[in-house]
Amino acid sequence: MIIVHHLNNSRSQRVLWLLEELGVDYEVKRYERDADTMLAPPALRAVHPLGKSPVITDGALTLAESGAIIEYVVGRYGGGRLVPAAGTPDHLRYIYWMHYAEGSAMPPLLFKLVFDRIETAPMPFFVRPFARAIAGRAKSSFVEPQIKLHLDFMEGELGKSPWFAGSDFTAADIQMSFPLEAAAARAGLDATRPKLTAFLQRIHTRAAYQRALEKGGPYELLS
Ligand SMILES: N[C@@H](CCC(=O)N[C@@H](CS)C(=O)NCC(=O)O)C(=O)O
Repeated sequence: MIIVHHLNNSRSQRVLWLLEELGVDYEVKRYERDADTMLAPPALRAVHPLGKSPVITDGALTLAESGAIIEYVVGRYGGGRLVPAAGTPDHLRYIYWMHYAEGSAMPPLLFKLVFDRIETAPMPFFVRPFARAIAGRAKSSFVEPQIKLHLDFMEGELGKSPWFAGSDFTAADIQMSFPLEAAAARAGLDATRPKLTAFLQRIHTRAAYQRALEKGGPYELLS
């Protein structure tokens, strides 16, 4: 049976959601972030050397990295569900968004989180103005324009079809949910981008999404 090593408020929420969509049996093993550093506890490194979430075990297999886990689960347990037919333009879009979520959308959001934290981190008073100036400059000159670029791009793409890989909901939408939820929670994604906002509203009403929330515990990325 699949065991999801689930860190609170994390990307592993996507894996729970996928398993709920497919109706696959699984077990959740919970790990709590350190309240100060937000890092995962050392126990997660006993499962995978990087100690990040998500990671799953399935019999002798241990697999990390959200995209790889999603591909594995739909391939082994999906029976063709949640993936466009191979060789179609929608399948290529599916592959694109599956990689884009972590490879392109997440990095600027992570930079923003880090620079936001630098601005408020405790530090000697004489360092604070310099740290804040550097963090503020990095955000205004690079991070925020990059986030805007990506949000505009995603908004435009969802203007072409209701879901990222075409007219049907797929696992690529599950993979894309995390950057969009992170952007809504801490990077200004709001109703000025109606397609992305509607996407979030639609996924939040899915029964499997709700069940995954019950299994995963409070998910404070949600705005
Ligand atoms: N690209 C990886 C990112 C994994 C990752 O950074 N996970 C975060 C949770 S959202 C984590 O484990 N953070 C705690 C830590 O780094 O200790 C994936 O998609 O699985």
